[in-house]
Amino acid sequence: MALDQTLTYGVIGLGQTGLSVVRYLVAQDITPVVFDTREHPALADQLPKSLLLHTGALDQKLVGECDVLIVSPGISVQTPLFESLRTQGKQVIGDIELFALAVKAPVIGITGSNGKTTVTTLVGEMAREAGIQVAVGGNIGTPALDLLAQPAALYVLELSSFQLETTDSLQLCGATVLNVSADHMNRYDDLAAYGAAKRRIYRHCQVCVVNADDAQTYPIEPEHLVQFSLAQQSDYWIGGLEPTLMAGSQALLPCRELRMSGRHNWANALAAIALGDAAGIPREAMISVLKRFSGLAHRCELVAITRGIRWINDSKATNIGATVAALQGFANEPGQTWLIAGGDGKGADFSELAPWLQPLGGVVLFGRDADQIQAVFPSAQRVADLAEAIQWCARQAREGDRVLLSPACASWDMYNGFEQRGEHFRQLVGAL
Ligand code: UMA
Ligand code: ADP
Repeated sequence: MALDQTLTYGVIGLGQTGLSVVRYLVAQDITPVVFDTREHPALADQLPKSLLLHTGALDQKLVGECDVLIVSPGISVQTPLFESLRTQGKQVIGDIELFALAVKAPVIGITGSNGKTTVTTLVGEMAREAGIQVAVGGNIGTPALDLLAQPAALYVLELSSFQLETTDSLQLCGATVLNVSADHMNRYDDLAAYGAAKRRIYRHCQVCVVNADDAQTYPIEPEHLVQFSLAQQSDYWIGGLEPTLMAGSQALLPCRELRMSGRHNWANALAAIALGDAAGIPREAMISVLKRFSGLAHRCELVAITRGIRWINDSKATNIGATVAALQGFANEPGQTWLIAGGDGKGADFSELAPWLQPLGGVVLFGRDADQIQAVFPSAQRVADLAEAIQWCARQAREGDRVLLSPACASWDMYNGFEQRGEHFRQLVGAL
């Protein structure tokens, strides 16, 4: 589908994505009609005054006057309204579809329940290190369409399941589903539906980078596969007497030289190398980035040591899989772990988390869905907020222990996002 000035375009959602779509269409001489289900969308003042904005519940008749609907990721297209629009022959797509139709350089795509931002950042840094003009964005921050405004020889996109649901044409030189574990269960019927949305990334992909330790990361057509694994010999794996990043039989880097902590980051490093190979990034540049990259803020980040207690901010752990990865990483370390969790559970089933909580020093819960975690782990302590949680942990923890904020929940019930929650943790710990 090429853009066609004779059609009517509707932009549904006026968040970061919606605004980027508006900018893109306007630059192509298309004047879209804009909709947002909120009465007062925060970004409304950034919309050109000449455009029509409809706010509040989506009106089927008004929306149906558009031929093409570009829907933001925060809005589900699995609803009777959008189903009926599709039946009427309307095109229901997302911003990534527009990107796919316009892009002229190779693209790498990264999805998965956890590790997307880490791997996307790593691959972007690796390309930059190799002197490649690279543009990095998507779910990670800069909306994909905004990346097209700058020249680039390679695009690296972090893609969410929501973005992949509304994309059909995206051609990728390399793509990965890093892992699949329950997340966004308020938007999907079950894990299978969520996994299937993620696997759409492989539709037109030259090299599919799959996680040999997670069957849900494989495409239906087992073509063009390369595999990475922490558990077995593979195309990219951990081998050697001391753990070493390997590509086939070639040793690339001892894992102790990685500055990122946790075994899950070994998997992220392997996936990044596999994608880098697919894009032709020289190995030397990749290794040099892996040696210096110390990980991103709010992901298992050590923020302070007080009285020999380590305070770790993993605010970005917004689902069970991420919290389990953090707990797994600390399982064999001396000292006890005191976990702070809770928030907006997004419909998750917390029974999977319970076995991981048993061996801990203690668990303290706050936030809207704390009850749901307590239902599967009754001995958890309940508090009103993060400040009280930190006070409780400061009283319980002893020298050599660690306190981990890894909530297994989104932060939207009490904060503007995981960054604000992580900064609050840093501030409160700093004041101890
Ligand atoms: N909303 C409404 N009505 C509307 C439009 C939006 O209520 O008409 C609500 C949504 O339900 C959501 C919020 O507003 O709660 C934002 O939705 P949006 O689609 O406008 O979001 P954007 O501002 O465009 O940001 C999106 C991604 N957000 C989501 O997918 C929810 C951002 O990822 C992404 O950085 C941005 O596009 C640029 O590509 C954030 C995210 O949380 C980081 N992503 C999820 C995740 O990583 O788990 C998928
Ligand atoms: P995403 O963009 O998918 O949310 P991030 O790299 O921002 O991924 O990490 C989010 C959370 O997941 C953090 O708590 C981090 O420690 C954890 N994490 C990172 N990589 C992995 C992985 N490969 N498996 C499980 N958890 C991971």
